[in-house]
Amino acid sequence: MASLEMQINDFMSKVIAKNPGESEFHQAVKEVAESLLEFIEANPKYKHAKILERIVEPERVIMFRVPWLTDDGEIQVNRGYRIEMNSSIGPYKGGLRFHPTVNLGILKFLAFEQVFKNSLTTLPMGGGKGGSDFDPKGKTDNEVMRFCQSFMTELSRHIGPDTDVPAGDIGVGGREIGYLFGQYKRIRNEFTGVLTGKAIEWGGSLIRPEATGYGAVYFAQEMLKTRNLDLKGKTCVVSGSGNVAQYAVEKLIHFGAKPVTLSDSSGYIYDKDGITTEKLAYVFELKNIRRGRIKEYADKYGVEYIEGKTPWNVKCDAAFPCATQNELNEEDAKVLIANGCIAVSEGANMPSTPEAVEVFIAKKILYGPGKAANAGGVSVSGLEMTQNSMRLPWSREEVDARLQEIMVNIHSTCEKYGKEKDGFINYVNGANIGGFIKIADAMIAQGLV
Ligand code: NDP
Ligand code: 2IT
Repeated sequence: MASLEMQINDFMSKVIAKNPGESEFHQAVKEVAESLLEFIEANPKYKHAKILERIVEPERVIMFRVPWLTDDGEIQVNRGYRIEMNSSIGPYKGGLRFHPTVNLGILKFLAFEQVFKNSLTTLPMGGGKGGSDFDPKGKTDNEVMRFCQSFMTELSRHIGPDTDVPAGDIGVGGREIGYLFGQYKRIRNEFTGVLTGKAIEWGGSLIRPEATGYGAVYFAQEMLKTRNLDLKGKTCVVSGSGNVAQYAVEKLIHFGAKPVTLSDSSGYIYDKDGITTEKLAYVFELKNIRRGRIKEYADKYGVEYIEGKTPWNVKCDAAFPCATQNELNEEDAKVLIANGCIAVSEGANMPSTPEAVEVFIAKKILYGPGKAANAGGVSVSGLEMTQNSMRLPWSREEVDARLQEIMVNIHSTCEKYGKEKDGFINYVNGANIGGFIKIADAMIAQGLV
């Protein structure tokens, strides 16, 4: 039998040949293959059923033209996508990303991660992802609305509350979900839970906006518990300043931690006294209403602003990457550890490069990969679907309690499948194996799907 390394190389060379140029997708698949191959060798039913070969092939990929008009009447053309990756345990579920960097490879990586993440949540959701290379920055509300209407005009043929249920991601928040939902409702003449992240007055769930950031902090708290530690008094570095970062900071403040940074693609702010509830209220207004840059925080509060850099060289006990993929590299990982960082909980999807992950694992710090640590967002999306089906809303306390229970469950699954002989929990292996089993068993039970 070929060595595991040879098997991985052989498997990856086929994936790369079949999906050329999709570097983020290759990266996500390789990490999973490295976690799974040994497990699959030990469980030959998965090998015989060729589950690994099957799950890297999306069930369906939809790509479409999105024409729209600027306020000046100029025609614009963007590209829209929906990757329907795996529906073995439920309808496709996953966000939409609107960002100029969006391409097929990025959305396939996100859809692939989503399959494992959704399986970990314990809820019946398959995996998907979509979006467009449309850039909402600098566009008026009317332009965003026209873009969303055009995007949904095509997407509406492919989705539905029992088929595929999109939500938000980078560049898609409450405003965009509103325009998308309105257009779906007009075209299909049905008021259904076809999207999650809706506003509370028309079918949304309490705690959905908070869920990803809160969940990443709950997950960090669970990881720290395994070493008899907690977040109280800990200095925390957070990247990003969008939905996930904002609510990670809010929950860190609730837990008595001291968040000291926020960032955007232009640079980061370092508030050494800690971001308070009052300053966070300013960030909510700055980012969600005025849609300004994080630098304005530094101007307002007289703190440091570091242009063009990420915050990983700031001394901290715990780090929360909440911006985007590959935002934290090997050098950053080494600096974090040299500065005493003991926990990394990923609010973003695949924010750490493979080399950075290797450093975290070699140094045996508490490292929670995105597909486990940021699963709170899609979990509350699942709870929004439940409430929509029942046509009954739950209270904030009810949803938050369920979210916490799910994050504790995900942590236990990671521990169950990722604990090594010396007691170290390899959360990467734990999440990949724990997420895989349910998908693989469902695929086997459903025949050759
Ligand atoms: P938002 O659009 O609300 O915020 C994104 C933040 O990340 C902004 O501060 C943005 O800065 C920054 N950012 C985006 N792209 C880049 C880049 N290429 N380089 C540097 N900074 C960048 O998105 P979310 O907060 O929703 O998403 C953040 C991350 O969390 C993503 O990885 C997403 O996939 C993941 N995630 C989101 C979930 C959700 O429920 N929303 C659920 C699970 C994961 P700028 O404004 O300058 O672009
Ligand atoms: O990456 C993610 O999990 C999300 N963007 C949220 C997906 C969802 O369906 O709520």
